[in-house]
Amino acid sequence: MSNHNHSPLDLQAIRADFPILDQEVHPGKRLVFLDSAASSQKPRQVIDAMSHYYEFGHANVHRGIHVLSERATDAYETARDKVQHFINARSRREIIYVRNATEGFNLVAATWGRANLVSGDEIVLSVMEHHSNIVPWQILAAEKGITIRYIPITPDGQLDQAAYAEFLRSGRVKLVSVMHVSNVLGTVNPIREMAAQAHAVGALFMSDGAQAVPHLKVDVQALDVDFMAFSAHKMAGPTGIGVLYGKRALLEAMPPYMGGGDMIRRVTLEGSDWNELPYKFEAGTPAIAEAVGLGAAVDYLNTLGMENILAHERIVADYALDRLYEVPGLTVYGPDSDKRNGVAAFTLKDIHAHDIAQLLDEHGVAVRAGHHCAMPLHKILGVAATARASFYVYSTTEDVDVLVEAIYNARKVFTR
Ligand code: 7TS
Repeated sequence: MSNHNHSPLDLQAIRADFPILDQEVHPGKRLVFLDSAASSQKPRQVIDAMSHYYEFGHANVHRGIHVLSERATDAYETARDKVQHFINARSRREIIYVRNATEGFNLVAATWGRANLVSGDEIVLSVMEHHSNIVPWQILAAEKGITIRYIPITPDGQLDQAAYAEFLRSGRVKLVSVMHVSNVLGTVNPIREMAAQAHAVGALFMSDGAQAVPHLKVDVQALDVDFMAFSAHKMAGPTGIGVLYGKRALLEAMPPYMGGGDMIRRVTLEGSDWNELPYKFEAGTPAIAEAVGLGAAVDYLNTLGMENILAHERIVADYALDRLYEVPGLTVYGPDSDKRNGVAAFTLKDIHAHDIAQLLDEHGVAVRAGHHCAMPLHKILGVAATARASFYVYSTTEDVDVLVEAIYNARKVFTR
């Protein structure tokens, strides 16, 4: 592993933690997994924590007074504490378990949005957003007569800050919701500054942490975001669970999202009262094993150290950019390496991204091809689809070498 001499991570040890990576996916072709932005792989520590929970500790939470129910409740709530400290929230009550980042946006749109926005109000998003941070607001806008404004991007794939400042001057903006790190361009957006600007005009700020929380140290107090959504499955944790962070006063004032068990204090046939935070937003039997897995994923990332993870991914991504820039006919989208993180989306001449992904797969290389749930962004880039390589703690420069070699092979197939 000559090329990561400077990585602060012990890649050999880390790769041994991820059993799925150690396999051939085609005869003689080892798996080169470069699709972590869609969903990361899980270390043994996470898989074991979830198995252990099912083998020794499963029961429903917040219900029984028997040993197993207490154990399950303890495991579920301990994971919440871990998440709270991981993102530096002030209180565990600010950590709402949801299914994924998508549900986080839907929850805020359907509760805070419905309760607080009226016709004529404005919401500011950006053209680089994932569909999950566009569609819930469009549904709300249609219902309420709200206007959505989209911050455009500069030619090198950064948010146009002058346009943002201009939008804020209307005096009607009530919410800004913008991604921290782009899943296509890799752009790291200046969330702290943008949140401060929103607050200066009395608007709330929500950040999409889905591609940030797994890769960099995200401190919600330092960023001063009002809401943030992210998914466990992109940060070495399981599918089926994510987190909505919200400032306590805002969450307290919001109506509930779903009704049912656990989210109530008292139910009568005439009406009901809501439970305290965070339970007000957690109706029904939750994803308990998944919370345990999320807690184990947080432990795993903390053991590696978020600074080390970022430094390692920078090394791999910079190496990937350098090598991809050399490939004739290949276009990489997004800004220079000092303003981006983790992903490299590209097109190769006029070869369709799905054909590239197919040819790469024959070499064992897993990349995603398509619009990556960012159709508006792809329209602006002027392409229907891109192929995307994305990196995580277990990615190596050798993986990049296999990718680039496979791309050269794909070129040959199409220029024959
Ligand atoms: N926000 C960003 C920035 C994302 O990248 C994704 C998923 C989501 C939100 C939604 O996450 P979910 O867990 O609720 O689905 N992004 C991708 C992707 O880039 N490829 O597959 C999923």
